[in-house]
Amino acid sequence: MNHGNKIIQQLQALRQQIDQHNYHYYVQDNPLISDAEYDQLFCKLQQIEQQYPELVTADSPTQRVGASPQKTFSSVNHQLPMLSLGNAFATDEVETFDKRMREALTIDSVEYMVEPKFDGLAVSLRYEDGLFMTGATRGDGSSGEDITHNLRTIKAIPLRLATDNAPPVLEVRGEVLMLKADFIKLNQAQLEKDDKLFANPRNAAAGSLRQLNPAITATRRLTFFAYGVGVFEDAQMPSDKHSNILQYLASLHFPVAHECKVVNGVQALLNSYDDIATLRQQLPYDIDGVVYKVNALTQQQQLGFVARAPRFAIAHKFPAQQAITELLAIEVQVGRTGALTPVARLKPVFVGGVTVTNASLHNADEINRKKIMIGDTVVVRRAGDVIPEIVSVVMAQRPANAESFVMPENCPACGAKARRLLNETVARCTGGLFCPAQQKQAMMHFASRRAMDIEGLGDKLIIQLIDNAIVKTPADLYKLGITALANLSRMAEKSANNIVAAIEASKNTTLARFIYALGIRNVGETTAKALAQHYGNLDRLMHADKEVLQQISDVGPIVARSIIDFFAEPHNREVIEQLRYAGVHWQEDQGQDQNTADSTDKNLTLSGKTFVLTGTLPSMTREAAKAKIETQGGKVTGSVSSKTSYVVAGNDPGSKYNKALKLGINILDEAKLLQLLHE
Ligand code: 5U1
Repeated sequence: MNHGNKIIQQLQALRQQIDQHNYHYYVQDNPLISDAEYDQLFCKLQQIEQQYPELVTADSPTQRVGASPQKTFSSVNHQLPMLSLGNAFATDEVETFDKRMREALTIDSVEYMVEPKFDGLAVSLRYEDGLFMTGATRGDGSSGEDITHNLRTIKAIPLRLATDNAPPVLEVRGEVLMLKADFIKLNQAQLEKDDKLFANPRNAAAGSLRQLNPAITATRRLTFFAYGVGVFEDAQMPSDKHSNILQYLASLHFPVAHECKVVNGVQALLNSYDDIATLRQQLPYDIDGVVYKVNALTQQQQLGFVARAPRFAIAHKFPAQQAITELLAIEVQVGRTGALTPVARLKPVFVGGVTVTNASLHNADEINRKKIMIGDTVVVRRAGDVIPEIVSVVMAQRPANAESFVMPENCPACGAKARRLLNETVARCTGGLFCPAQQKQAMMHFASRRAMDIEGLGDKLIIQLIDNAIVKTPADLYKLGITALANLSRMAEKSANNIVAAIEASKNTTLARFIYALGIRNVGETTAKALAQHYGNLDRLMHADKEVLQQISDVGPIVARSIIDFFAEPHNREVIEQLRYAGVHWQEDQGQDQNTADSTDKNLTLSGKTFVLTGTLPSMTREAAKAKIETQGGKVTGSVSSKTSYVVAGNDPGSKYNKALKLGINILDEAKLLQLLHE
C-alpha cells in the first residue's frame, strides 16, 4: 500500500519524540513535558498506527507490551559468559586486591572505575542493527532465560539505540532494579489486595521479571542500569577505558549510575566506598556494595579471569544491616481498606545508617511463625534497605514477663468488629462506612461511576472534603451545600453547582448499585446484582441468613460472612438509614426468590407466624417492617383472621386494629416488634 511519505514521516517523528521524552523521564529523571502532554503524543501515535497497522514497527513505543503470555521461558546461550564478581568485606581485602593489581601490572598506582553494586538482577540485552532483539537473565553465566518480552516493558531500556550509526551487534550488560519508592507502592497495593508481599525490592524485581505474562511485568515499575558490554561488532566502541564504554552506553540512552567515578590508587577506592556508603540511604535504589574495576581495557585483558570472575574487578560489600533491640509493644494500625496490621514498637536502634523505631509484623501468622512476644529481644534488619523487619527472636534473652500478642477483636480506629476471613491473612475492620481509617477509600468507591455515579466528585475533591472534616461518611455528602463546596480551594461556583446537582441526581439509584456502593468486602458488582435480584429489598438483605445467602450464585461462605458482618455493625446500619433518610432510593420489589429458603426456613424465629400491619410505624415504613418479619421466617398478610398471630399497630391504625381486639389477637407496637425480632 502506498501511504505516502508524509504518514511515515509523521510516525517516525512521533516515535522519536516519545522516545526522547521516555529518555528524559525514565533515564534522566527530568521530564520535559507534563504527563497529559505525553499521553496526547502517545494517543496520537496509537491512533495513526491503528489506522495504518502495516506501518507499526517493533521499536514503536506502543509495542512495549505486545506479546501474549508464555508457558515457559526458553533458554539463551550467552556468546560471552556473564561473569560474577569476587567479594571483599574488609579494608585489608581491598588493599590485597590493589596490591595484586599493581604487582601483576608492574605499576605503582592503578586507575580504577568505582561503581555502585546494584542489588538487582543481572541481564544481557542484545541489539542487532540498533534494534533490541533478545534479553536474557544471567542464569548460570553460560546460559540464561529469554525474558525479552518482559524486558521490553521496561521504559528505561531503549527499543532502538539512540544513534544514526547503529552497530550490527551490541550486547549491553547491566542490572534490572525496582526503585525503593516503587517497591513501597507495590507492597502497599499487594497488601490492599491481600496478595503476597515482597521481602525487598530485589525480590520484587525478580518476581516481576519472572512473570510469564508481560502485561503483568508492565504494571510493575522496573528500571535498568548498564555497567558493561558483552559481544559487540561496533566500530564506535571505545577501546581504551571502561569509563569511556559507560559514557558511550549513556550516549546510546542507557541509564548509567551517576555515582560512577574514576579514581587512582587504593586510598581513593576506600574514600569512594565511604562516600557511596554515606549516600546509600538517599539513593533511589538498593545497593549492597561498591564495585572496583581496573579502568584501562588493555590492563583488564592482561589480568584475565579466574574461573567465572574477572581478576580485574572486585565487589566491596557493605556489612549486613542487622541489629539487636527490644520489642516494647505491638500496636495495630488500620489501613485504607480496613486491614489491621500489627506494628512492632522498638527501642530505638541504629541499623544501616538510620534509627529504627518501628517494624511491620504484617499479620498475626507472621508473629506466630517467628514466635515473637512483647518484651523479647529481637534481631532487626532493614530489609532491602527500606522497611525494617524483625528477623528473629533471641530466645535466650526472653524475659519471664514476656507477653503473647493477641489480635484485637475490635478495630482500634472505630471499635467495629474485626474479622479475619478464611481466605485472608489479615483481619479487617467491618465498619466500612464509618471507620475513620477507611473514610477516603469508602467514599471514593461510593461515588464511583459503577456505584452511585456522582459525576464530578473525584478522588481529589473527596480527599479535600475529608481532610477539611466537611464530610465523614457517605451520608454526609447528601447534606453538602453549594457554599461548603465553593469555599474549597480551586472550586468554581459553577462546578460546585454541578456537583450538588450530581449528588442530588445520584439519590435515584438501583438496589444493585446501592449494595455495590456500600463497599462490603468481597461484594463486587456481579455479587451486588445477584443479591439485589434475590432479595429485591435492602431490609431483607440486611437481615439475611447465612445459609440462605449461600444459595445465591456467586456467594460462598466467605462472601456470606462479609455481608453478615457488614450489616451486623450498628454504625454501618446507621449510615444506611441516614442515606435513606436523605432521600437515596431505588425501586424495591419482592425479589426473585424471596419465598424460597428465607421465609420457609423452619429454624427461623418467626417461622409459622402470621402478621398484619396497620397504621404508621414511628421509625420504619411498613415495607421495612414486612421485610424484617419475612427475613425471620414470618408471613405478612393483608387481613386479620383467627389465624393471625400478631397485629402490628402504628399511629392511626385502621379497622384491622379493632378486629384484632375483637378476636383477642396479640397487638404489638413497633418496639415490641423489634424485641420479637431481637433487634
Ligand atoms: N556496577 C557493576 N555491577 N557489576 C556486576 N559492575 C559490574 N560488573 C560486573 C558484575 C557482575 O561484572 C563485570 C566486571 C564483568
